[in-house]
Amino acid sequence: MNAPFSYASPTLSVDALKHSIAYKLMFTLGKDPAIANKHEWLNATLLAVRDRMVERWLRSNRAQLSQDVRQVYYLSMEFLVGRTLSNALLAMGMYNDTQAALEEMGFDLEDLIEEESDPGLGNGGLGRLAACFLDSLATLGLPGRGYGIRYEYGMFKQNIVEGRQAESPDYWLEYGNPWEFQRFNTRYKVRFGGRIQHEGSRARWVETEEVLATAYDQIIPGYDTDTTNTLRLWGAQASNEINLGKFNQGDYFAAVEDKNHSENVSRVLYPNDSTYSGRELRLRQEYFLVSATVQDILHRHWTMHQTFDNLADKIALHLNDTHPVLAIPELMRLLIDENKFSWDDAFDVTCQVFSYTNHTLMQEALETWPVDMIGKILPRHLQIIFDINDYFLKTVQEQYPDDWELLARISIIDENNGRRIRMAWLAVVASHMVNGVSELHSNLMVQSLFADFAKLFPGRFCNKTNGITPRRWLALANPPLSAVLDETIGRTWRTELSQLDELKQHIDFPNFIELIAHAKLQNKKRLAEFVSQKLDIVIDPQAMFDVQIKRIHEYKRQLLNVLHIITRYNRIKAEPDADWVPRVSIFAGKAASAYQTAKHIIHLINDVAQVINNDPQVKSKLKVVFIPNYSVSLAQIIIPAADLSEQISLAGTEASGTSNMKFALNGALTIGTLDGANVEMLDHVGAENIFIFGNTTPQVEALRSNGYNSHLYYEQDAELHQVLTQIATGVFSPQEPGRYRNIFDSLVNLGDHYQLLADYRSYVDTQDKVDKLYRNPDTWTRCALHNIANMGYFSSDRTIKEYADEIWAIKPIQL
Ligand code: 26V
Repeated sequence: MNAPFSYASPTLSVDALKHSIAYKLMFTLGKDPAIANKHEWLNATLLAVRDRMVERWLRSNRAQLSQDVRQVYYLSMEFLVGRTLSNALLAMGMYNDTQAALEEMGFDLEDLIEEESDPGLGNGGLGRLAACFLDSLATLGLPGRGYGIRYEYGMFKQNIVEGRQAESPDYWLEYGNPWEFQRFNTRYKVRFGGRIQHEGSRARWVETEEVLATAYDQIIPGYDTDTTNTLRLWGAQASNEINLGKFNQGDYFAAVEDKNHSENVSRVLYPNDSTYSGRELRLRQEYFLVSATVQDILHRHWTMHQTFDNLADKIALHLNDTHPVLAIPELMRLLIDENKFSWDDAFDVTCQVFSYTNHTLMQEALETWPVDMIGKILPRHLQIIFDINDYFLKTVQEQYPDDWELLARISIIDENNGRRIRMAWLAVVASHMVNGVSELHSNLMVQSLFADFAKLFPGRFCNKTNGITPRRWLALANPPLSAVLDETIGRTWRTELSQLDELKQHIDFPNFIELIAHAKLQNKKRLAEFVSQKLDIVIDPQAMFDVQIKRIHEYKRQLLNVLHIITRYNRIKAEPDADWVPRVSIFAGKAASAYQTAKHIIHLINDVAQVINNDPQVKSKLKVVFIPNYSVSLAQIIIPAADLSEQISLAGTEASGTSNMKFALNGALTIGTLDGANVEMLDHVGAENIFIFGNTTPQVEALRSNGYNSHLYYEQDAELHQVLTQIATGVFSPQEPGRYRNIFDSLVNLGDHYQLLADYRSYVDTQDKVDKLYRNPDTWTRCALHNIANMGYFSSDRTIKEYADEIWAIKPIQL
């Protein structure tokens, strides 16, 4: 494998690095090099690399302070940063030197890189987006900090046991975390419960339960720049350990909630379930994050300015979804109760400071909290939320007197569902900008979810199409392709991704096409090797790698993929000697521990894999592989190896998607619906380079409102009829024939909520077109090249520039 970084840094000598690594091993870790294990060598290396980032970090921080520029604070319950060592080496231009230093000491850098644990401090797209944004902020020299929670247990580990998902805890801190700086002096009290005492017009929040938030800082290096930023994660001090024994499948939450008091607040990341579940510990986590963060920001501001009069000029607070929305009443509280602001002034500042990104339109995923629960845990915040609501409804009432229906719809308090607080409403009312994450999503957002608000505040809503960092998702993940790009257009695409456009000039050189195809083959061999080692399944790198990796969710329609796989299986069985295009269907993804249907889908995928992979008639024409424990580091291996990227959610349901961009950037062709950012990908790559199928959002809505009848498709399409019957009658679960009857029923008899059957025929026919193109490797690779060349727009650098200019009003600092 080529090294992802291929020039030597002139300022560092290999000898100096060797010396620092050995020094760290002995004097920081207290280990004799003669007996140190791999983890200790890894940690020594991390510390040696970290030292070299610290200098830049201090310089960056000093410049930020002295230039006194406006800063953005990105508040997120999730940061899915992935492994850090290779990214840091790439950013610092130290890859080769470190490799050489370790080699001389008898170690293989790539080996050590694989030892680093991959912190799973996020669920999926939302958390990974936050990590890509941090990378872009630093690379662009923009003054920003991430604020999140240092969960001790990240996303659970997924094992597949007899075809089913089994969860186990992910204690990612097992070998320590040498990247972080624990700030013993940066601690804030976070309070819960108690009651409000009124003294004249002043409110005092008394008799509270307290927990301490301690800061843990991590350096976020920019690529090829001295600018570094900080990710600050808050940890609560815990007195005793979690009950690991209870952390099995059924008791996952019982184990957590058992010790449901304040010390547990940073213990575990909540998996994103199919439906939003309002658990008290989750509410405490959200408040823990925002209270510590807002106190910290105000403290920093006060230290610099000794006044809050200029607060709105100096800070921007961004809400990554509604999860940190309590920052709004928290800022109001601190300004009013502790800094003598009038209510009107406090609200004015708050609205100028906050902005909010919506990441989902799905009703069942929207956050609402019972008024009673907030009243019990955060009584003062409840009052402030009521005050904001009164103020807001009054101003609207002046404009629309007596439109009670409107007022009920836009009220932050939903009176109809047991009195709940609509967090998205609060975010919209108190932010100056609200954005969606793709053109389609942003349009739907103002037409549906926020339609009333869009009329009231037309200038408040905008779109910021998501992006991905080319450093991790191309330079790090795909060394073979990066080497070809470097040879062809130079190295600067890493920070100017639109330069990939220049590749088009080379498209008619057969040698060049050959190089691109060769890079893909290398990546496929790497994945084949991985699958063979981990799963003991042999896959042929010449076969088409057809990949769907993402959280398992009904709206993402992994089941539609399965329907096609079974269709293909039936066709092969009917004509075993025909000339089939060999395919490997690859899945990966976790199902939330309480989401039974998603777990059942995983089981079905594995059962179908069993039958197909062991059918002697099928041989290598079709293989199905479920790779367990999907994570950022796994994505970095799988995505570069994909030929076909499955982006097949029901139109109107996937807000953006970001893996769709990662696949295309790595030269996979997309089969997808007109959903999320797929729509914009189509615009950029051109219809001849992407396989679009299925109903559009208006067609989906029309079907829904005209009474969609999935049964008709089942009756009228013979192939579909066969596939569904096989699922229902136990062809893939002979030991328990009724196992998947409920899946059949939900698709055929219970409304097929995500309209799989309506899109089935178009999907299967489009898959035939995919086969046809794959038979012509030259044309296939040219299409792939068009995808790579047109992905410049989807760099998170572009996205972040838009946020910086149009939402946050921040400018790069000068170093
Ligand atoms: C909800 C919940 C509810 C309870 C506990 C944990 C939890 C965690 C996350 C969520 C909301 C998930 C929303 C989300 O992840 N949206 C995804 O955002 C991506 C980045 O914008 C986007 O690409 C995906 O299409 C979108 O599904």
